[in-house]
This record gives sequence, C-alpha cells and structure tokens, in this order.
Amino acid sequence: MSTAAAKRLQGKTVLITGASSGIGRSTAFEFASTAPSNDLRLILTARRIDTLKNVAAEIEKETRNGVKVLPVQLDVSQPDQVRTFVDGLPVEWRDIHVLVNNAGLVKGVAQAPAIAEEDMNVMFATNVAGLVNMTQAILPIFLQRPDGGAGDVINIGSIAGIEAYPGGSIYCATKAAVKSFTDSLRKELISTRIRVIEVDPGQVETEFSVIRFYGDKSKADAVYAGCTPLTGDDIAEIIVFAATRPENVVMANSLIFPQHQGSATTLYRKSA
Ligand code: NDP
Ligand code: 8X3
Repeated sequence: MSTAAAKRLQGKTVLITGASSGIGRSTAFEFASTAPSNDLRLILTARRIDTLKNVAAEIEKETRNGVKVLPVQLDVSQPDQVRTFVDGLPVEWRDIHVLVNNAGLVKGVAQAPAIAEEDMNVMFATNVAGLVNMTQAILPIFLQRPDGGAGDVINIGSIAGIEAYPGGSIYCATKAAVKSFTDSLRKELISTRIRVIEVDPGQVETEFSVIRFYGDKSKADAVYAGCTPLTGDDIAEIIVFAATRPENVVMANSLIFPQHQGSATTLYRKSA
C-alpha cells in the first residue's frame, strides 16, 4: 500500500540542483524513500559528477531500482550550461515536475571594504543568477501542461535572506534576492497550477561552513560548537513534505530553526 505522499509522486520527475552534498543530497534520498516504488525519477545535478554517481548508485540499490536516477554534471553559475541543460537530457527525462533550486554557497566572512570581488561574484552567479536561470530553463516545461501549467518550483532561501548579519552582507543579499524573486514568481504564476515554494533553513551542519572558511574545518566546526544544528535530512523532510501536499496546498514559505536558534545571530550555546 502506498502513502498519500508516495501516490502524489507517482510517475514524477524531480530535478535537484546541488545534490552532491548536504541538503540536496539528503533531499534526493528523502524523495526516494518517500516513493521507492512509484515510478519516480530523480535528476541529480552538481559539479562533482563522481559524487553524484555514487549517490545515484546508492539510491538505486536501496530502492532496488524502484527509483531511477540520472546524475548530470551542471555548474549553475555558468549560464551556457544551464541554457543547454534540458536539450541535453535524454527525451524520457525531460518531463520535469519538481525543480528543487538548492545549489548555493557562501564564501568568507569579510566586511566591506574588504570583500573579495571573486567571492561576491561567485555567490551572486550561483545563488541568484544560477537559481533564476534554472527556473527559466524549466518553467517552459511546466507551462505546457493544461490549465495554464503545473509543477513545483522549490527554492532554498535562508534565515540570511530575512535577517542580514555582519560578515554575511553578500550572502544575505543573495538570499534576500532569492526571497524577492520567489515572491514575484508566485504572483506572476497565480493563474496557473504551478506552486512556488520557499524553504528557509537556519543553521544546518553540511559542507556549507567548510566552504565559507575556504576548507578550514576547525573554523567550520567552531560554528557548531555547543549547538545541535539541523541536519540536511531535517530540511529534506520539509522539502519533500512541501512537494507532496495536495495540489491546492502551497507551502509558500517556511523558516526552520534548530531548537537553540532564535534569529540569525541569536544562538544559545552550551559551554564546554
Ligand atoms: P553544501 O555545501 O553541503 O551543498 C551545496 C551544494 O551546492 C553541493 O552539492 C554543491 O555541489 C552545490 N553547488 C555549489 N555551487 C554550485 C554550482 N556552481 N553549480 C552547481 N552546484 C553547485 O551546503 P548546503 O547543503 O548547506 O547548502 C544547500 C543550500 O542550502 C544552499 O543554497 C545554501 O545557501 C542553503 N542554506 C544552507 C544553510 C546551512 O546552514 N547549511 C542554511 C540556509 C540555507 P558541487 O560542489 O558538487 O557543485
Ligand atoms: C545559512 C545560514 O545563518 O549561516 O544560510 O547564513 S547562515
């Protein structure tokens, strides 16, 4: 017997960006375990293709090939790659129903006037232009469906897009841009059946902080000292929950904190 959530994923194709790590990787597993034998297809994208292939093999093994997985190398910060992405997919993989715009990153904690131009550019190119370009690449597929179109755009924002904090000006600006784009898009598509959803996590322990500190694991670990951060799995559950609500239910926004977090900068830490 299938659950209601599994039935709602029946025959669907889900595209996840940034599926090689953290929240994106967890989301791939969560979709698969929610509908392990429902003709579900997952397109997993990121720059690290070998990692994606491992994720794909693990999911296919765990679901005994009940879920089909296509790993595709894609750098969302490169508009040319995004532009040719859909045409490069095998035909049977092009009928995409759910787009999870998850790929994103933060670089550094520098404050103006010391922000590296390269860091600023990569954050905007990935978190903003990458997300917008992916959405524009996939929306024509959604819009071809009856009643004005159907499908889910699920954008991963952040508490950082709601509340700016010192040392995060560029990253916060990118996530505020995600919020504005998402809100406009929902309004623009109001006459369709396309759902535009934003999930805004607080502190999640993934590779995020390691990348913020340019690979310095000890600095990344210090971010989570004395705390119990969220995991990628915690956010994946929310993403899949949003995608599996009845068609008329739109989880427009959701802010998710670990229990010890009250705002971007209000974090209760147990002393060692
Ligand atoms: P991770 O660093 O663990 O994962 C980021 C993913 O994005 C990786 O799969 C990475 O894959 C991919 N990625 C990065 N740059 C690109 C690119 N140019 N093209 C394609 N894929 C790319 O971090 P998280 O899982 O934490 O981050 C996922 C999302 O969640 C991000 O948008 C982040 O801003 C957001 N978020 C994270 C929070 C946290 O505290 N961790 C809180 C709130 C939001 P690869 O390197 O293989 O390309
Ligand atoms: C990540 C959360 O607070 O580190 O989006 O910016 S925060």
